[in-house]
Amino acid sequence: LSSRAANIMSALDIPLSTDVCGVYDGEWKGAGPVVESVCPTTGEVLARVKTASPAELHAALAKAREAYAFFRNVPAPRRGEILRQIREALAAKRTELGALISLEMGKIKTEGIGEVQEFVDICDYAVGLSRMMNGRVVASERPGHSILEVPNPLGVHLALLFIKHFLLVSRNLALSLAAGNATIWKPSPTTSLCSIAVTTIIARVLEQNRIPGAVAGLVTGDQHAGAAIVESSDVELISFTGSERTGRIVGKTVQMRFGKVILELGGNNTAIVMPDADLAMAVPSIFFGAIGTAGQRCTSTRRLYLHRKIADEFLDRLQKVYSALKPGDPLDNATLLGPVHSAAAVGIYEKAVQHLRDTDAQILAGGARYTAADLSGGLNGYFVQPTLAVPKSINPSDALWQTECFAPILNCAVFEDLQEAIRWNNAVPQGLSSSLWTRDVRNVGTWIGPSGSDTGIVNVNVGTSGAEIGAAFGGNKSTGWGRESGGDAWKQYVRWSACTINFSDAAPLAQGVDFSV
Ligand code: UN1
Repeated sequence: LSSRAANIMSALDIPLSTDVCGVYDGEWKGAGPVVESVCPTTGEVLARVKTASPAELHAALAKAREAYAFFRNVPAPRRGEILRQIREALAAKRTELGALISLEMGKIKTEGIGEVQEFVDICDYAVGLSRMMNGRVVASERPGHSILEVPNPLGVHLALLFIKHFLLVSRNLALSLAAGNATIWKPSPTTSLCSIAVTTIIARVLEQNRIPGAVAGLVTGDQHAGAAIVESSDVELISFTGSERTGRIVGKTVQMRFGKVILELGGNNTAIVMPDADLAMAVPSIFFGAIGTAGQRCTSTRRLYLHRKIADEFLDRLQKVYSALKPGDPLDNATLLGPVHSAAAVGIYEKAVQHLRDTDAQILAGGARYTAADLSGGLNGYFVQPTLAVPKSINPSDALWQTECFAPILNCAVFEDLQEAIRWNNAVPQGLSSSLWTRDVRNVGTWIGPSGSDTGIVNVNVGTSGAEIGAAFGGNKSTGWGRESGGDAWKQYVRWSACTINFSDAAPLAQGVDFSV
């Protein structure tokens, strides 16, 4: 175990042995293959994690079902009280957990801490919800009858994450627990340590409250472990965050057994800058959208459409901030650019940059990995230069514009009028996030209206990434369906029934049907 990881874990009061158990269902275990957690910044092995064996997967599912049978009868406000304690426990370790995220995922310090803050916020939100997950009373057409719409806990919920933003689980976990479900969390195999730390913190709270630990279980493992749970009809709801390719398989598999699914898949997010935009605001915001988390958020800005009148000036200003950027250890306060998460991510970046070169794009910034000379202090080869490019083709149906590339590459094009920019924005398969920069209220109306942006998140003078938890989060088209976090998202985590109650002395049929004998 690396000493940096061990220090953080000990600050979290989590003793670690050489091989760490990566499965929790009320007890910690892991008799399956051992996987290594690797620091993307230095390449050092942080820990060796024992993942789930097939028998343990089976047991975890059975334990989750038992836990659900218990937890569904705990009153919702009491479940909220437990979430409040989880919130407190996480907040108390905000800095340490943030550091662990930086270490294992590669997010810079402020974003690592921000990710924990997002977890704390969503717990607060779920505490409130626990007293507000109300059904309705509907007017009946029959005398002496009432119709109630009743939400009840749904069952076992698998939160399946294929990407490294491990705390994305918070949006699912907090709402699901408030709703009275048992959850199983299957994190990306590359962020096992973070998920073990969070599960431990939650498990302690559950234990203090005499709630079965399998209410918030953890299963680490490869895609076979994920597939086994996805296929199980013992799991009522799967929320999946990851690629379109895997999302299609998950969606289809769950549909075939009539389970429920929430999919949060690819993003190919646009920023559109109008000539009347406040550039002093737009430049740094778009810079953050494209570079934040080294361009590895689903919400990262990937396409930049600039109005002809401001295009040159905008690109000039953007180039300046790009050139001031330096790679560094994510745990250093001054670092704004950490590594990409894996060797695979480096490969995706290099392939995309090569494609830009092959197709004669103008590369205004970046365009290569950092060389050993750029990297000091033990930084490894996972650092890539954020790239700003003006592709030759502005045809939105070209593969370059159609595909999500999970790396810090921002492609720009120049448009003539807002209609054209909206057409380009909507011309891709994905539909997660988009943002318009303008001070003209007429543009705003068009942008958010029926002929405007078709994404699930539609912003004005706010970047594509960094959504608050209060708003429903999710996309349209190939980004998948369902919403997480705020809005009406909680309604997906409960089982709805329409209950008609007759409190009269007659039994009339609906629609006036006469069936008298
Ligand atoms: C993601 O990468 O899928 O809006 C989500 C944001 C964050 C969530 C990132 N609140 O950027």
